[in-house]
Amino acid sequence: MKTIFSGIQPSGSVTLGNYIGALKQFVDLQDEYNCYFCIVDQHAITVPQDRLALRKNIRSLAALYLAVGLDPEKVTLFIQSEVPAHAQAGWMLQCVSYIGELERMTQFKDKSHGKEAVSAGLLTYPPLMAADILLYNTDLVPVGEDQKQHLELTRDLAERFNKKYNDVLTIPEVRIPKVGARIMSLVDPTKKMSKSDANQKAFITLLDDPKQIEKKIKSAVTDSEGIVKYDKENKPGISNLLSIYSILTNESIEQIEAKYEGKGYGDFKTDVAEVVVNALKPIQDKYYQLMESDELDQILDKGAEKANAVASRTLKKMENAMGLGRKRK
Ligand code: ATP
Ligand code: LTN
Repeated sequence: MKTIFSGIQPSGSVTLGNYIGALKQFVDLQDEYNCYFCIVDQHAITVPQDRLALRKNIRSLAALYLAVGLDPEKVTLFIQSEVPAHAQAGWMLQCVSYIGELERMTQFKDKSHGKEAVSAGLLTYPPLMAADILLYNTDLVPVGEDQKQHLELTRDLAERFNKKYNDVLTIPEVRIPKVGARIMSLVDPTKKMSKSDANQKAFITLLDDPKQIEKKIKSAVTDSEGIVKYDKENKPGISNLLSIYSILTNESIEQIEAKYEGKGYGDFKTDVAEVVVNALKPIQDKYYQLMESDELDQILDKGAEKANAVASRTLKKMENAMGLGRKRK
């Protein structure tokens, strides 16, 4: 079986963008791959986090991973900071990274733009992400479009490490969904929907109630043409809603366009809201049930144990290749 690794930051409430771009793919892949899914809390602290909110978000994200349909018997679910090899291998990979290539990362540029104080961790975020992936001899990394550049860098770092030291790291491939790889903000449809957006109206979270969902979709920025048609360039708002509708119902964009021919945006938006509410209802039911049980801690304990065993083996190989410490088996 080939191996999959992916991570989500507990940096806020999980959005519909995270679900469509990442979580939904994970569920589809769990039967065919040996899967590791991680709550990357060490990545989340590259920007300021409130301590209590972070703890809450970690737990909530763990429950959501399961609520969307991941089966803990099939996948390894764990918290990054509970597997010390990530930070250790992350440091080693920082030492094979060049400052210039890290400064060229668009996520770094976006997140540091206009900020007075930028943490060094925000710059060295990608080698930590590379460590996450490479420690598990990962073959495939399912992510949204925004992570493509980080994946290219991960491959470069792994190749550089293998060439410079010893051939110990597996070179991973990226997997980006064909539709829905980039769900856009409801307030500015030229920007990606992001869970750390300051404007709550920009995103739908997986835990929003039907009223909130309806309100956010009703006020989503569109255009004044009044025709429900997919045109990403000229009609980014409507195109985004069409993508969401299509992915959640499995109806093609053409079918949906035909259904709304001659109808206005009002009717369309009401139905998009209904589609989203219906898709999220079973996830929310499962989520609240999990948050009340102590099953979650058992799953995370087991996940950390399994992840630690695999990751520490690769870490040892990396240390031996680089000449750190004393040679051990
Ligand atoms: P933050 O706002 O804190 O940077 P985020 O919402 O961008 O968070 P991440 O935790 O960085 O979310 O990403 C988790 C996964 O969700 C990644 O695979 C990422 O590519 C995917 N993803 C994030 N936003 C979107 C989006 N708008 N559309 C599709 N996929 C997305
Ligand atoms: N950088 C990713 C989150 C992330 C990740 C990973 C994704 C951290 N480590 C490993 C895939 C594999 C993000 O910002 N979405």
